[in-house]
Amino acid sequence: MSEARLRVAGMTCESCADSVEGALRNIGAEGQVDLASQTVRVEYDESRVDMNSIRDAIEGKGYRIV
Ligand code: 9UX
Repeated sequence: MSEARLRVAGMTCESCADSVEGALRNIGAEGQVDLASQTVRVEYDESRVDMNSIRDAIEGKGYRIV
């Protein structure tokens, strides 16, 4: 498993966090949002999920990776 921490702008409430975590789950990655630091810790199998799809999943929910 690989692990990445991304800074994501615009997540302000628990529903935002659930939305991002759900989008990551949908592509087979596991995300843990930390609202205080505006970051997402992502664990994923790099043979199945690539960083572009992780970015697309988060941005597809309307948040911006900074
Ligand atoms: Mo509630 Mo989070 O509208 O954007 S889901 S602040």
